[in-house]
Amino acid sequence: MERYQHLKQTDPEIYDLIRKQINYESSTLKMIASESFVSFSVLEACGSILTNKYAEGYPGARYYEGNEFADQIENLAIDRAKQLFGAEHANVQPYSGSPANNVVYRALLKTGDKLMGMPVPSGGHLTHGWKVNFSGMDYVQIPYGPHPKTGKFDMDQIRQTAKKERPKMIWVGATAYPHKIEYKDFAEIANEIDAYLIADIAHINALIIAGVHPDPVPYCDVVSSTSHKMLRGPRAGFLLSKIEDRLQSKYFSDHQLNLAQRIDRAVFPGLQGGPHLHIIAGMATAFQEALTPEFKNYGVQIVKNAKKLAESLLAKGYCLAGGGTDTHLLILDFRNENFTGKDAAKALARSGIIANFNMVPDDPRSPFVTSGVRLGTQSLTTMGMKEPEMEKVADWIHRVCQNITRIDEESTKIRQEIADFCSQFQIPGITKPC
Ligand code: DSN
Repeated sequence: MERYQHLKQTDPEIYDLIRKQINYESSTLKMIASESFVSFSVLEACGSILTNKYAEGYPGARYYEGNEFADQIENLAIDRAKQLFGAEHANVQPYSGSPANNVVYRALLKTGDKLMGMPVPSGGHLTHGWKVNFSGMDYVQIPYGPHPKTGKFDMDQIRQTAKKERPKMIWVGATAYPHKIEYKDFAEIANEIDAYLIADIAHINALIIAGVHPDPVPYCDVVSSTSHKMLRGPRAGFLLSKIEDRLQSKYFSDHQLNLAQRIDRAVFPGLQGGPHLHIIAGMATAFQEALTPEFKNYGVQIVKNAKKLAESLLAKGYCLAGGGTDTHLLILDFRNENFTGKDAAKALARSGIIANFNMVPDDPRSPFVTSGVRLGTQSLTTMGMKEPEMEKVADWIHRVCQNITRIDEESTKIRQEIADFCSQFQIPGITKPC
């Protein structure tokens, strides 16, 4: 807590709550599939005086003076993003994932247009056209999802739907799909119907960087991502795109803009005002970290850990949605149990395993309780855990699930075991670096 000495003096209430969160995060197993730990360097960039600056516009074309260093910072973030993903164009200004996705709609569709996306209960994201989100209110979602029997995409069925409905945009991305996504197959379909193909890689970007998941960049018109999940950057979004419009402005009356320009204009001034420069700096730092060989090893280990955890849980008799995992996440399927996903997530949290309840395909229960629990391995991998530790984690999960109805004594015991276990690991941004 040495970093927070000014706060301690001036706002002890907030200081104390941050201190408690630090203790919580360092004594529990963070298994929420969309979280991780940022480094001290990322924290310093995000906590810097760059938060003071207004920089509306883009490098070299700002609406405020005094942006010499802002331009250099944003250009560094852009260059590193392009290098990291091999992209032609990058915009690093979106405030987070949902605004980034909003930009894509505003840039490329008109209100009322059709898009294909996965509904939330099938493992998609709110912004892929789900009815309670702007994307489902302003546009028309044509749903697709994993086949209920295999848990995997059935490309023939997806092609059939696409040809029948002819959406102008296909979203490929998920928050709860444990298998690899073959963007090449989706690109063939998008080409056949002249639809824009958009990948949302927020959940799996580190796996793509590590080469353990197919790469969408060669196949997709736009790739949207956050930087705060497994990429271990600040809470923000970014967009990668081709420069030229593959569909040659087929859907636009104004033909002057290329794809990259449409995206940039939709970010600013279309959706946002001043960019969050301190966060863009943190993102640049995270991209630099992600360009290292160590980061690639991390991406590889995330999947090894998820596979080991899946294997250990399957061996104990648990069902996993989709049968297992090829990524960072697995979804425990409790459809046949007399407790809900929410019961399990709460019991796990009481014992020090922090996850979230999640729909499983064909879930008979409501989204407010669900039949599943989603688990991700990237935070544990960031702490330095490997396959042997995943076996221990599976044992703890099993003990919790066996005791869901009489949790108190056992959960206190497990909570302490997990706290002791966590204290053996270095946690970036939390544990003092050696
Ligand atoms: N909320 C994120 C997740 O947990 O998957 C998606 O934005």
